[in-house]
Amino acid sequence: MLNTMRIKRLPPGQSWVEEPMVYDIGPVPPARLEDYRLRLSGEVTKPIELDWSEVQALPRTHVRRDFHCVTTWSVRGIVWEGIPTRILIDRVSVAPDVRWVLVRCRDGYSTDVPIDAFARRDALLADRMNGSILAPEHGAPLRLVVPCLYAWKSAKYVEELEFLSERRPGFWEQRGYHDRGDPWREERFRANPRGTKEAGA
Ligand SMILES: Nc1nc2c(c(=O)[nH]1)N[C@H]1C(S)=C(S)[C@@H](COP(=O)(O)O)O[C@H]1N2
Ligand SMILES: [Mo]
Repeated sequence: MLNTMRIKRLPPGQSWVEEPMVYDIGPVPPARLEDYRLRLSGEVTKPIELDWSEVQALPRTHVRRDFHCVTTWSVRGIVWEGIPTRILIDRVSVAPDVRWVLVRCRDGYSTDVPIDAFARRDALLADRMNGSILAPEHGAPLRLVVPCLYAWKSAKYVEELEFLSERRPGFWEQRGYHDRGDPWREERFRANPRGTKEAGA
């Protein structure tokens, strides 16, 4: 009885691993806090640019969430700390017809995230992971974490959040990966979502 009531924790097609594997499209860009800027742009009333001290002054949160990469590994219970995405949405007054957030990163990576997933209470811009300052290869100084989607949407080395009413596909989305990427629906690829095409993301 108890067993049948257990909530399934691992999304379909995934396997547990102990540590997240570092996945990067290129070399890890250096994190220089003195010239760090976070830009919030697009369809907003008040576009802003924040330096590192302004980022640090924002309200903070922490979450513990599983992390699912589309290449089929999942890591249990990573603790992320940082700024809730909702704070940033309020700060710039995002227009009501915004549907997507295009995230741009210092390594040239980008990803587009549906606004409902981006705005969830467990989504954040993290500067700490499992109790320590984010390691360079995990996205320092600041990475997006959207735990309800595959990990390719959790962009590292974030520089800009552009709020859009019309979708603009990011790096992996231009290469056939799913617009949304919900691991529970196995939204891996746009065509043939559960396909066996070799996963790069
Ligand atoms: N800027 C940037 N962010 C990125 C990537 C990348 O190549 N560049 N790779 C993505 C992919 S495919 C995954 S699985 C996760 C991996 O996070 P990790 O390297 O911290 O384990 O980062 C995502 N964010
Ligand atoms: Mo990934």
